[in-house]
Amino acid sequence: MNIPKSHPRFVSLQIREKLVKGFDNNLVAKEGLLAHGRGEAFDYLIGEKTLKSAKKAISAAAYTLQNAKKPVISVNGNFAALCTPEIIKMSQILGAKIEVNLFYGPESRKNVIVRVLKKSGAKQVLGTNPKSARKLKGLDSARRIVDKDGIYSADVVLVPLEDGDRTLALKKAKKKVITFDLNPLSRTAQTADITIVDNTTRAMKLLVAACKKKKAKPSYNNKEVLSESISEIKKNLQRRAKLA
Ligand code: PTJ
Repeated sequence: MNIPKSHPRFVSLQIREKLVKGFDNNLVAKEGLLAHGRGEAFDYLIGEKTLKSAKKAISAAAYTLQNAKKPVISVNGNFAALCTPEIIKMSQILGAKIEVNLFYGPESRKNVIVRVLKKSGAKQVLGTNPKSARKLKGLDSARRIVDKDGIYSADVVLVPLEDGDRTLALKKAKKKVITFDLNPLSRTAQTADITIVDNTTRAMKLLVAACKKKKAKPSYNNKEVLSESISEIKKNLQRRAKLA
């Protein structure tokens, strides 16, 4: 391949490889590969860089996480394959719990994810102990099973690559939901309290850095920031179409 290593296309191919490796190692569901493909398409539209609107959302997310009483980082296969070092750093900075919560079976995938997180330095990972399992109301998927000391009792939950139903169920359970979603129009993006329209691989690094600095309370409106992201994507596409 003749593209420089810093080029967004090269980075995007490296990310794809991580997902494929994660799938081969039973970390990522096959549906996770499809979800990633969708993400790639949106990332291409975004320009494979962090938008100004996403930086606002990251700042608001850092403030919310820093001021949470019981923050929890929810981890699925894709997030573990792409962001394990950042998940662990964030949990250490904030004292946040880490909980594995999956949409797709088999259940054994949870243990693989726990092993990977622990091997990389996580002290405790919730989500596999049947004795502390509780059910989130209003959900049919495997995601309804949560830990009583984790997501069940959290006030703020960071949920990457989420399905709209669980975001809604978490909101109904009176939790603040922060999500990453490259699609600003998805149900999750539209339902969360703070939506970071950016690739988890870029945004998690920025969010970890932001969580290290004390943040002042921002004036933040998710709907407005989402429409800003749509305007930025539109401008980006117009600019690129003119170049073509
Ligand atoms: O919990 P698991 O491991 O069993 O897997 C669950 C998946 C990821 C398969 C599940 O959550 C799913 O099906 O997700 P969806 O409904 O396909 O939604 C994925 C959303 O995340 C889409 O809107 C994508 O555009 C977006 N997305 C994909 N990759 C990224 C992303 N957003 C941010 N960063 C990414 N790397």
